[in-house]
Amino acid sequence: MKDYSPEQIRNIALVGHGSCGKTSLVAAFLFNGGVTPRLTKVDKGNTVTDYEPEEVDRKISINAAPCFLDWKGYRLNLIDTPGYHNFLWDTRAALRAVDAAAVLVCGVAGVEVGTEKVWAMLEELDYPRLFIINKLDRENSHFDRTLEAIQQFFGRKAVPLQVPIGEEKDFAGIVDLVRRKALVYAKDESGQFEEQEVPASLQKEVEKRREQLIEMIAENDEKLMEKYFEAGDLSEEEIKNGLKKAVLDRQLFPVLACSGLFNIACRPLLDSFVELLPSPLERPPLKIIKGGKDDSLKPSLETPFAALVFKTISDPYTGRISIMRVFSGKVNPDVTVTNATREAEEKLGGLFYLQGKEQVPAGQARMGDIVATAKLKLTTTGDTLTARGSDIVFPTIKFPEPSISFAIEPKTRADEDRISQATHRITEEDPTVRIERDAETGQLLISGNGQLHVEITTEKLKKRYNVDVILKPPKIPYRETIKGRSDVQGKYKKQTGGRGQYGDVKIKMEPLVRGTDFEFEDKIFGGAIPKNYIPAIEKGIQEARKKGVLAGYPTVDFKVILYDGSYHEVDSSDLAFKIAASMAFKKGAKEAKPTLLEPIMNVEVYTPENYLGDIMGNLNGRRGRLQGVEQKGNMRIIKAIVPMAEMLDFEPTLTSITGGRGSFVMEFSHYEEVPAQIQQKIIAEAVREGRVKPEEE
Ligand SMILES: Nc1nc2c(ncn2[C@@H]2O[C@H](COP(=O)(O)OP(=O)(O)OP(=O)(O)O)[C@@H](O)[C@H]2O)c(=O)[nH]1
Ligand SMILES: [Mg+2]
Repeated sequence: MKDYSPEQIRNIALVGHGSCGKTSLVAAFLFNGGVTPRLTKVDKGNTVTDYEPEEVDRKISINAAPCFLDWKGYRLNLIDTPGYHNFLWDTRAALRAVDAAAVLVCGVAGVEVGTEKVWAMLEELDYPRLFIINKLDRENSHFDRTLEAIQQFFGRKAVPLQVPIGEEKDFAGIVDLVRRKALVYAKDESGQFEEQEVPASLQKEVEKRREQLIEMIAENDEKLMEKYFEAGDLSEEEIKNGLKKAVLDRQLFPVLACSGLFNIACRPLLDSFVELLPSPLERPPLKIIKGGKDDSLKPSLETPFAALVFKTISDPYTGRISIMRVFSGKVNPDVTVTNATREAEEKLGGLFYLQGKEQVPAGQARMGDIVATAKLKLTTTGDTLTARGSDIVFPTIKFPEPSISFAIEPKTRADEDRISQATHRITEEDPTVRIERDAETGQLLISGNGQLHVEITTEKLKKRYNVDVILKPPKIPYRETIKGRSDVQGKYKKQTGGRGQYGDVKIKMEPLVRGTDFEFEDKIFGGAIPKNYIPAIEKGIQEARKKGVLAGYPTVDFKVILYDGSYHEVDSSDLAFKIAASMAFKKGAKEAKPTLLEPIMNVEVYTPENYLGDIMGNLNGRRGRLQGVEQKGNMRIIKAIVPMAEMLDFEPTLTSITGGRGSFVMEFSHYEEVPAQIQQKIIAEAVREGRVKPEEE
């Protein structure tokens, strides 16, 4: 393996909305770089970076997958990331491993909700980035329209460096505005091209765009501005240097054009990665925590070893693979390092680069590298590994809480036995999944970021860990609360043989504002109940409220005031008071106008203008409330709040209304009371499921 100096390395993530063509473009890059002998295809299931069976089956990326190639003496470490919103948590984590990003935008659909999501991540990280308008071979694709959408969403800093030659099926290549050269590609996907003079039909446009580009570069550099005013032009060298500086400073975001699937105009993209995006030395300063305080790290080969583990793969055969980005110093295989996050020692195994699933031995790992190692004992995703004795930690990676739960039932007893081992493995590589038993119903619940996420996790259980389960319809996390007040007594008295049991509490219950959960106030004066029993009483209520009186859902947003009671010198105990408190809760909740709450989601739908009416009508039918419609070019962004229970099948509906051009995201917003008729259905369902006993109704 050739040794690369940090100046010769580029670490770049490809990001964008689902299906905008990231994996296909990475396939073209790997073919052009000589990594694969043929151009691989998502639709054939043979790409390097979509290698998991679930990815091959569904033709979407589920995991961020690193790969690499040598391009003109530079080492390009690329990460192909998922665009589908259920899996964007992994994209966000992978972005921590790179220094820059290429944002792909589909030349047909334009800017989509996923484009905005990844853009927001890049803004947060302040990374240099460029745009690639992809799929320009497709019917209805349009470079100018897509460019306009990009500028409408992300501003005028998005500036084209190229003009496409030909449209749709006649898309043949690009004119490089800086060099004033036309690159015309072979139709055979070989990526071979001929350099030609700018076609006469494009000359006017090329000159106009070139001038705009140069003006924008000059705007960011006084010296260039002066020179440009005097001479009326800049040299190729000056343009390139000025452009790179503006890109590194996030003053400009170049826009490029291609068709990844047909390998048209992909090589100039690789050239741009090398020429315009930062090396690990030029990346934005790195946030660290040093000796407990916020600090920043200047990446260097000479400083002590420090790396961030940004992804874990749990392979049924190899075991745990930890993938890390080295930000400082170097490290050899088989040495002991410190896991600074957990303040423990960790022994490294061999080091290797990942080319999709293939492991390529790495020898030493150095600043700028993305490497993996197997079988770490205690390290998980988000941890920092450092040289022994170093005191820096990278901020850890935050993951979203699951937003949707389904019940699963193991098919057989043997499946049930295998579940806990499999759960451990699955959550190790996917920290956003939970597989847990519901304390009340005993049902096994699987929770994730969306229906597809849960379905795919269930498939993984079966295919990799031989655990066969039946997936039940999703569970809505309803809550219960009270609307009125009550004043009740809970008395537990038992006289059996020897020592008896005695606990007696009087409590008042009253509603609290939405989102406050629970409060407990002790207003016992004069020793009606000795102080030492108070914690047991609070605990009794805490435990009892986990299972509400209507449909067995947790009770929230209420206050309990303990104001009186009595005790017995001999028979009282913590347990007796706990039971008394739980009895009081049940009685008190029933008397205080209990009601059900349901989760309400913030929903954002992106759609071309002509489907606006249909979508708003559809959301209306889902008990949705419109919050506003934003306009960005031809796109409309509908903001609405809709009950979660109504959104479960929205995705296929949206796809069919918009022919696949609409997209949406949603996240939890708050709880609201469920309308009365729907409450009755939920309660009846709870009785059927055994969450509550009929007499408890
Ligand atoms: N016509 C055309 N189709 C393309 C192009 N690039 C990708 N596609 C098709 O679009 C679909 C999605 O392509 P992918 O490469 O998997 O897209 P992706 O961005 O990796 O998708 P996710 O990983 O799921 O976010 C596949 O059917 C591809 O064949 C392109 O340049 N032209
Ligand atoms: Mg993909």
